[in-house]
Amino acid sequence: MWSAGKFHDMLNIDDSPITRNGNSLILAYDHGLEHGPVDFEDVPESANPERVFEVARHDAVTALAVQKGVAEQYYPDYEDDVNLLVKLNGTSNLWQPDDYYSPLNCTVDYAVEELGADAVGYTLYAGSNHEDRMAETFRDVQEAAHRHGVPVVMWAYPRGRGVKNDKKTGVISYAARIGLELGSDIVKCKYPGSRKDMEKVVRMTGRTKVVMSGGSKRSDEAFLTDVHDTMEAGGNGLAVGRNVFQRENPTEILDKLEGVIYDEKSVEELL
Ligand code: FBP
Repeated sequence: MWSAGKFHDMLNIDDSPITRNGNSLILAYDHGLEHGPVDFEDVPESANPERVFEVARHDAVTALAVQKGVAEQYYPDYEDDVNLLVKLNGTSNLWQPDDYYSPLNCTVDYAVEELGADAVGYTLYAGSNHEDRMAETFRDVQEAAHRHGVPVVMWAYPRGRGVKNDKKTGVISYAARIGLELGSDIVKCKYPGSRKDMEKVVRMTGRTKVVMSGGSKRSDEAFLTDVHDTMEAGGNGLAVGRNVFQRENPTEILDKLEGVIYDEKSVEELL
């Protein structure tokens, strides 16, 4: 007999601990792998994962995204207070690839069964000559994650030889749409520069949620304005690293982000 499939019994992203009233604030801390020590230079104590795990206890944070090694060493001390998102792939920027590629460093089974992941994350470089290989790996990741009942967040980055301008709204939207097509529950996208353009991105992703990618450190006002406009555009929050852990007082900015993402506060009110 025909059946609609088991997927809908397995996963409702709004019931997942990584969302709060439908929205998310994912604190990303995989920069030691992706960028290296340079990201910790301004605030040297940010190199210590314990500092970021402590910060992730904030109510605004719905998940902390880290690589396997950091999860193994530190998550056992925080599992009661922090939701874990294991970033499954990732690579350093020390090598010279012929085009962008991000290898799988951890399986879904290991992330969920051994590390206690509440969600998993995967970068897909749409437009790279290795997009096909990465999409195949993503297929396995997505199916395994949904079988375990955990959501999948795609770092939807248009990047590689096929991409002339990764800041164009059409290009960002295309990468985001690939997230819906391939089965992501949330896509993490760069802010395309205006609320109107963010609306176009959101329109492309259907029921897949969109979170804005934090980017390099900026003033409170500039950063909060983009997050606010993302929410107004129908987005579902933020995945952020440097704009939190590179601040002397990460809690202060998380208080403000809580207002913008969950309480519909304006930037003026918060500053
Ligand atoms: P940021 O908010 O600091 O940009 O962090 C989000 C993130 O996706 C990290 O998970 C990742 O390490 C980094 O950005 C990748 O940045 P880039 O765009 O420079 O590759």
